[in-house]
Amino acid sequence: MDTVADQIIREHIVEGRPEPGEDIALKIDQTLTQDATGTLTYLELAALGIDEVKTGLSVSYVDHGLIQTDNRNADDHLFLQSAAAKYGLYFSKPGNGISHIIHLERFSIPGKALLGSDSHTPTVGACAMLAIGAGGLDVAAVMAGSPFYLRYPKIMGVRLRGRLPAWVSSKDIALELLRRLTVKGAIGYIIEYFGPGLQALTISQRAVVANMGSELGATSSLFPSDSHTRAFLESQGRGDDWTEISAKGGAKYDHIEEVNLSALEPLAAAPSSPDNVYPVRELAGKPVSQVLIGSCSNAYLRDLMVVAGVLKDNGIHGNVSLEISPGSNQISENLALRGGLIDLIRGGVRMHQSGCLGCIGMGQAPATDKISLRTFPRNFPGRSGTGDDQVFLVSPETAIASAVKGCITDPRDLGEYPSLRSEYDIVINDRLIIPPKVNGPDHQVIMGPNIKPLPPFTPLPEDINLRIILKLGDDITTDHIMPAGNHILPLRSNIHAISKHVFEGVDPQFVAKALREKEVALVAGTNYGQGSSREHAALAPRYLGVRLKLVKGFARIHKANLINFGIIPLTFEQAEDYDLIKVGGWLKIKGIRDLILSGKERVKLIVADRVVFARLEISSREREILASGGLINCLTD
Ligand code: MIC
Ligand code: SF4
Repeated sequence: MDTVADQIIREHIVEGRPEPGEDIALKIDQTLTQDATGTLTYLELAALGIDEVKTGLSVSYVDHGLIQTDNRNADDHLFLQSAAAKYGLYFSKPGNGISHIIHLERFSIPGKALLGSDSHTPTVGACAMLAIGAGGLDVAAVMAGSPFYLRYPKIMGVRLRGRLPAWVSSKDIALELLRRLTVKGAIGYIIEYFGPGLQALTISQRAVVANMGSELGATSSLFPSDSHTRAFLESQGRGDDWTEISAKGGAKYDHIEEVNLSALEPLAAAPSSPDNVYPVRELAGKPVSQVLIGSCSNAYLRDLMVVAGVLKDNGIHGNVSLEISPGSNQISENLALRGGLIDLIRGGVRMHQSGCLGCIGMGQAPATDKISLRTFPRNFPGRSGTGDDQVFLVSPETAIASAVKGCITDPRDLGEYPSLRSEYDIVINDRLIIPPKVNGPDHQVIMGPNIKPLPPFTPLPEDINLRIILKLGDDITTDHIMPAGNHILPLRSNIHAISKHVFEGVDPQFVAKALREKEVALVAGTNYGQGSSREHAALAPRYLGVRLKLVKGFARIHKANLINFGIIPLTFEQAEDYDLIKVGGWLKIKGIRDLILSGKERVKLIVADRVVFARLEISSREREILASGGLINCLTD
């Protein structure tokens, strides 16, 4: 029991027994939010009625809704800045970059615990921080002084040995794990990296791997704190934050994967799932029209200097648009100081501001039927903003090789690898981070006309009788449930308006059907709700009357969000029963409220006059939340 994860959990546990499978509560040291989930989080914080955050350090970032085609995103930015001033948070201004990258640079501390309202929060696990993604309401509750509740995860050890060959990138480690384990492979696990292969992996290379652990379904990803961590923190002027943390001899893992870095080759995730992985050489030759380098996954100084190094001696192919959004303003400054920026500009790169941009469909949508290569972590269908999109996920090395050749290209065909200066030799740039204000509670929160308070939620009735209005397959993402993109992100602070887009791309009649029936249920396969932590994917359906979801399996964050907003998350006891369910039928449960409060895990349903058994595997605290109709009711009763 002496993995890095166990050591950090033991330091933070405030309720429950520190053993896998137990319901536990952790004291959280830091929180982060980003604008797309943050507006709701601060509305929730207001609903919880606190004056000031109770966490040691909390940061509010703006990185998603950067395109300001009308007042709404700008109003959200102002709301977030004023809420940060009132409640005592650091505020990272629009254009400063992506939350995870800035948090790693400026705030990560080995051995501390971070909760963030974004699924890629575990990125800072590169710096041995136990970082977990959650719904905004869980983050608000932590800022209000509550611990964070979760089931003690299993620990998956990934032993790295060897050394990455030239042109093979740490993205290829992440893609190799996705190829082996799939998008559900690490559900219920913290992934912990160890072994001799770590010696040559820098912090930004580790961050790429930690970041994409979220695509494997992992609760968190962790690296030890070693000499790289120390050099990184010293380069950030935070050497005093360093402590050594490593797994103790005899550390026990519930599952072990072994990766020989020397044997890896460039990989790509083909449309439209991060686990649809092939060797790049098998895809080589397909014409490419767009290449995007950026996102919380691969927009580090090292990544951009590789691209700049290649462009020194090569031009971009005439049919390709090569676009870059650096991970942070600090990265941009260092890129400029090293001369990389001039190579990119001279090479013809379309330079963008730092932020999520095309990764969440904020611009940069690709042309119809054309291939877009991206260094991003996700390529779920339509996420780019183009219907039937063809997005491939690749390393910066594969991205630039393909941009130069005009078709998917194994970067090893490019010749000599550019020489790179240490990434630990940098200047610090904090200019767009505003520290917490004094006399915070006296500050006014500014709410533009599109920002609406949270709707109220009714408690659970005694019996339920719901029409099943949708049946879906496996691996449904929160992008399917509550899409993002330029036309929907500005509605994140207005539940009534955003609810009109629920399941838009899956069943355009969904909203009308739900409103006609008042209270409804839906059915799906495994890994339901994977991907984003957006609680809008629970809150907006609940607002439309969804009371229950019956599936073969849930993704962790989405299940917690459903409970927080009073939707009952049931799983089939017998997976074959899924086949019996027909859309349009009724689903009835007698005495559901008493059953939930009694702690029973087995639930008898009547579905279209047949008996079906389901499981309700949740903690006693979550049972109280469901019965109250959601967490806000529960905390303010
Ligand atoms: C994503 O990558 O899907 C997002 C957009 O960053 C989300 C958060 C959101 O939907 O606001 C995430 O990863 O949690
Ligand atoms: Fe932003 Fe994309 Fe990272 Fe989500 S995955 S935080 S949208 S860059």
